Amino acid sequence: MISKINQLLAELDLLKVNTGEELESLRVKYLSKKGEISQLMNDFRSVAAEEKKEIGKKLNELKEKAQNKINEIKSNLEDSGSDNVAVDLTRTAYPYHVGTRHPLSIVKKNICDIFTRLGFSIAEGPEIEDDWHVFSSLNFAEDHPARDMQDTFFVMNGTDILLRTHTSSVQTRVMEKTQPPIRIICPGRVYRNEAISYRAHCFFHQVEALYVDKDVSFADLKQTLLFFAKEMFGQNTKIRLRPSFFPFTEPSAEMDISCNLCGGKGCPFCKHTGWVEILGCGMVDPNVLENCGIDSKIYSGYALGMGIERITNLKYQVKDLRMFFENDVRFLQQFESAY
Ligand code: 2NL
Repeated sequence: MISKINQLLAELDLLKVNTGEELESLRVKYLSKKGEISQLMNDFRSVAAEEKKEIGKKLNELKEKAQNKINEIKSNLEDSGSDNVAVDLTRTAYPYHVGTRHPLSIVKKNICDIFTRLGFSIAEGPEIEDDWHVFSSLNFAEDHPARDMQDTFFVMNGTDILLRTHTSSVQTRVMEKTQPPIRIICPGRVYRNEAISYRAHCFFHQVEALYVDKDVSFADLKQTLLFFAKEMFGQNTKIRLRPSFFPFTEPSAEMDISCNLCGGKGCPFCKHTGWVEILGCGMVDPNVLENCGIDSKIYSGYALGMGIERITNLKYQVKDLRMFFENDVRFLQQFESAY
């Protein structure tokens, strides 16, 4: 009997099984009621009393080893998937989920790409600024309301260090350091002391463009604006300019585009006017050029500025500005295919 047990133990070491069927016949051979081990258990009854201890121990060892071995083979088969489970090796892989670009980043890049094609280069500057670069150099009057604590975030009381309220400060910095021709586009985050609501936030994003050279005229500005509007909103887009006022441009204008939802026929989105406002612009005030060390008798320039949130709203009809800053993935995932 001992030799039979030893023989089965040795067999177990050498077992090789490839399929579920082979595994089942092994289980029957070793562990079923009529299997080898049950047979040995029956024989065990007639073993002489002095041998019972040694043979009993061996028999338990065999039973345990057979059980472990069969369990091990079973889990190996399950892992490798060859346990009668059909594996389709041609199936398309599970989609690998990558993050999505933020809608404001998509639109910012769209805007920058259009101006880059016209020869503008991108310029960036600090968000923490001083009064000179944000207000004084840009021809803001000493008592202009934008300078008020109510509108602007001051970083340190009693100093003129503040968070920029527009990206024009990047342009004044470039003008101070560089003589024309200057052709730059300045994207960036700006800050204003506003109560947060669905249509206002204390920070938002702008792109401004500046072109300074000899003989730059309003006609150059108008053609650039028309090109931009068509590239951004489609070739059928029309533009119109309305007179306006900014401290840093003269003359100044606001630009409307034909409503990109109804094509100009009139709808609730454009309040039935057929037009929607998208940006402000104008000829750089000679005072601003002089403040930045550029001779206004030789050079002239145009500038324009737009809110990225506003352009994004026009393209995607986002109803509540706060959605841009909450980063809820259900919102962000809707822009997966936009870029
Ligand atoms: C708007 C209007 C504007 C500018 C920005 C500018 C910059 C310099 C000189 C002159 Cl350095 N102008 N920028 C000009 C006109 C309008 O922005 O509604 N932005 C959201």
